[in-house]
Amino acid sequence: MKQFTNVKDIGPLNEALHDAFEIKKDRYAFTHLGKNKTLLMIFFNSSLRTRLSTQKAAMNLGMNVMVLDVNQGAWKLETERGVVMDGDKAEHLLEAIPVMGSYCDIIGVRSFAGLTDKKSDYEEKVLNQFIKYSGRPVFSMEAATRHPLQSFADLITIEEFKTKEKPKVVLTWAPHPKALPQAVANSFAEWMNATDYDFVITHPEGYELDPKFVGKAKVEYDREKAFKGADFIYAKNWSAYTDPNYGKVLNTDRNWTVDTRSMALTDDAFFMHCLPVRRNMIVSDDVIESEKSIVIPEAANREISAQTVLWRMLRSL
Ligand code: AN0
Ligand code: CP
Repeated sequence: MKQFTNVKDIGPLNEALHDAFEIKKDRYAFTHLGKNKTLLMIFFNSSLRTRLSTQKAAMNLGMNVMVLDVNQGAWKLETERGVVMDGDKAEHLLEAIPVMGSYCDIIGVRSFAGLTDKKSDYEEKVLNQFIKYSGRPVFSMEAATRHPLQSFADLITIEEFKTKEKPKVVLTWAPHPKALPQAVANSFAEWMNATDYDFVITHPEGYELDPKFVGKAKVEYDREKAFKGADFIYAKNWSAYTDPNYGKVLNTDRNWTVDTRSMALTDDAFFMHCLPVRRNMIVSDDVIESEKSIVIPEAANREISAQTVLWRMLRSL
């Protein structure tokens, strides 16, 4: 595998899941595969899970790992070509990328949406420059429009916990005080649409996602209806996608917080969230602490999704 930025890059999901469960059975079975191979992880944004789980996955495969927090200690990077660089940015991505590529074998990049220029975000400008100029296999650690390592871990988790062949999975918008990207929701929808689950998206009007990601999903504005019979509730906030409100917070209506009352509408559903999560905005204390909350095994599966991707990339170096 030469790149991992979306669901298509992983190929048939049954094969990806097979590989993931093999790795989970013995995550130290390939400790020689990554010998003398170096992973460089580049973060333009904060992270807890992605940073730790991906580093752990690489170490399980015997790789060396370097982590660069671009905003802490590196030169500030210009990302647009043609800019007169007389401001605070000392280096251009166009030099920085091939330089970074020269020190490693595989590159992981985290670069969130700026949420001001929809066209630039949805063109995945930063991620695509890494793919074009690094000369290395590149994987996304959450880019402007998708978070595929998260969605892969979510899929693994649903497969582990489901009690029906085709569970009802509901992606629900939930309130948050700050503008967040659509990436996690887009990506989750993209991966769920690649399964044969019964997949429903619910959100207040105005929070419609890019139709490209909504795909064949059922969109239900009435949250009570959406939650009925659900086997999995996947909560996530996102800012508005549609113009003229791109990147804006339209409301913080706490009627959309996932609480015991709303979970009671489901078929004893599991609760999922990618984390980090704001308690009593996105989800009540009671729900996230309940027996049906699987946010910790979900986060733990980030190690497995990352290791599956790195394993495949190492094998095609
Ligand atoms: C980020 C987001 O919503 O994209 C990362 C989630 C994994 N969340 C926050 O910035 C709180
Ligand atoms: N879920 C996730 O990607 O978490 P981090 O932002 O902490 O990496």
